[in-house]
Amino acid sequence: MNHPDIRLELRGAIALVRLARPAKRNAISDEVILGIRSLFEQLPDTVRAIVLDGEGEHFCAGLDLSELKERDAGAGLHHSRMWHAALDTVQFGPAPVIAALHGAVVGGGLELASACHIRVADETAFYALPEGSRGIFVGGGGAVRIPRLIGEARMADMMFTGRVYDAKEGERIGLSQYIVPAGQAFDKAMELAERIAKNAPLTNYALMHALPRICEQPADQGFLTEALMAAIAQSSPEAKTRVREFLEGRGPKVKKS
Ligand code: 1HE
Repeated sequence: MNHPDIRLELRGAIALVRLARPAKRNAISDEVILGIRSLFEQLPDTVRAIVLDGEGEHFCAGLDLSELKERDAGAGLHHSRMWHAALDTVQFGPAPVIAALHGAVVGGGLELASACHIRVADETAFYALPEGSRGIFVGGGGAVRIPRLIGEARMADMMFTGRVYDAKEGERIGLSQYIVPAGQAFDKAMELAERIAKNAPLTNYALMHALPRICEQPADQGFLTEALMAAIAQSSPEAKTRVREFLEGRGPKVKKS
């Protein structure tokens, strides 16, 4: 996979995907969003976890505004759907994605981060949805994914008022699950990726593909989907081995951190 603005490195079972357009603060052009889609579609099946970060001082400045020309309504619709298709390959791709965030995580950059499964932010991270002040709307799935993280009222406030959340506030309200000192987001994301890569593949599959669907289902359907997924996961040889190891005193215990 060769792309001028996205780098891919494979380290064993972990794929490192880096937005590499620092001169433009990793702004996402059409070429970049299509590149993200094709990269996630083509990752080798040996990949068990993915770390996504951005080169330079910012994770991502969102949509490349220089391309926001005079699209008519139809072209705008297809443009947004192109983002949806790309970010679906991130959320429902081959393996869990851990975003390592620093600096600006704004607009489409926050939409991209929201499609990931875990967000680790360093203390320099800040979050905003400047679409509101630019007279536009989110179009990369943010209206669906961001309220699930922070609630509809907080997202609306960010867009109504241009509110910027710093890294600490971002962690408090649910934009990131982890916060680390400046410069350490990548290392923490790698540590988590290595841990996640060791899970039974069906466990990661269930968390990526079943859990978000269950959350959208009415409770009675959700309970049934949960039961089906649980039955499939526990019948795998890997689950049986892990449980046996614990019962024989060889498996890891849960430790208070
Ligand atoms: C850009 C973009 C961009 C920077 N599109 N070129 N996103 C925004 O509204 C955020 C716009 N960007 C910013 O607020 C700031 O650039 C940052 C806070 C991210 C970074 O500030 P700073 O001082 O480090 O950099 P800079 O000097 O503002 O920008 C450096 C260069 O990057 C400059 O270009 P240059 O040719 O003059 O060097 C900027 O023009 C360029 N640049 N951000 C294009 N976003 C699916 S719909 C999603 C809708 C949205 O995402 S809307 C929100 C867009």
